[in-house]
Amino acid sequence: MPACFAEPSTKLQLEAIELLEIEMPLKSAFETSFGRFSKRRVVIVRAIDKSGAAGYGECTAMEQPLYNHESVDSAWPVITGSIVPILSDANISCAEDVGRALAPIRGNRMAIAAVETAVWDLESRIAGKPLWSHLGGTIEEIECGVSIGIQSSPEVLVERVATEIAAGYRRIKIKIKPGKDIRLVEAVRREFPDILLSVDANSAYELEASNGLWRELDQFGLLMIEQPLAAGDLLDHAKLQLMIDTPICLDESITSVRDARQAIELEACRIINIKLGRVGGHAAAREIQYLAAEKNIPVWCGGMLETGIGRAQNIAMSTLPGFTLPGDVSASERYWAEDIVDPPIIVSPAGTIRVPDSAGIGFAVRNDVLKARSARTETVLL
Ligand code: OSB
Ligand code: MG
Repeated sequence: MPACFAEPSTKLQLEAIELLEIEMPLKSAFETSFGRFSKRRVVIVRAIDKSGAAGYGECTAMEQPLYNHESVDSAWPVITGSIVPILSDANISCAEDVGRALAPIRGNRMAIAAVETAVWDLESRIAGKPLWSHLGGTIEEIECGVSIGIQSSPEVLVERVATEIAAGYRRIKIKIKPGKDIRLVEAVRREFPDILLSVDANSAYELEASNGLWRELDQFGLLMIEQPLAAGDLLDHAKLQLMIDTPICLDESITSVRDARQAIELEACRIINIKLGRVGGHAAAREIQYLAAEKNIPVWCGGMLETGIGRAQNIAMSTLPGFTLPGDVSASERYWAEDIVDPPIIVSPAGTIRVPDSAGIGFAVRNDVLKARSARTETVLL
């Protein structure tokens, strides 16, 4: 295997990493078991090459460390003070090398992924190829699902589900938390007996404390139960998987290829959700989906309420052959009145997104919107 995946003619010479924080109001509040959010603070990374070319990545860390340990305000100094100096010393010549060079950094994978994915965009633009094909993607039309936040009542939730099904989405996922679970699932299942339906608890339950719940949830023919228990708790996920027929899908628990291997070996899950930010970028995501495919574990692309840049990166990842279930990759208009890419990401009436033909992430970045929404910027030279 050559050291670099890219052709020698596309050898990178990184000149600078530019950070930009923007604030984006969500069209409607999004509620999970760990909090309710009405806006997103987002860090955008621009990786600039000596040739003048630039690539874009998005940091998926949230404002507060509630989904995982990272936050907007932890990622920024990790990028400027740790990631860029290491990349500078490593003399990076291809995107594939970025993750390897940054392996000494503990955790902070969302900070790493923001930079790593920007460098992949940059490299594929220099090579004049769409990012998805540069990564080795094969699926040219990806299947889309939606994630629906916790709603005030079963009736309101059923309305929301009806809207998304009418829009063509192929899988509905609803968020649950203790006290807001069975009644919601029951209402949706009664109204829509045949849809692909799953639930996501974002680690809100304890195995022992909710004994009756698992058997009840098991009656609804769910496609999966996503991350019911704590992120580090593979043991209890394995015990739970033995108790129920519904496949467990792990999200928060999977931060690396090692986590994926151990979860699969322990039979703690039968499905894996891959998020670029959580695993540290495209190289790691590609390895995880390869391992999962080998072990007959379907994977799908998770979402973190991304703007168009993160969404476009997710589309590229979703074209890899292991991504056999619909992902949380939905249209820009579900979240943003005005997205930062042009055209915005749209989903066909059949619930799919066709991959772009142009180089890199394949969507133009709207500098006017970035400028208008800018809260702070910083440029670090390599
Ligand atoms: O667990 O998948 C999750 C949003 C924020 C944090 C965690 C999650 C989510 C979602 C939204 O479910 C998925 C999306 O971006 O549409
Ligand atoms: Mg999840």
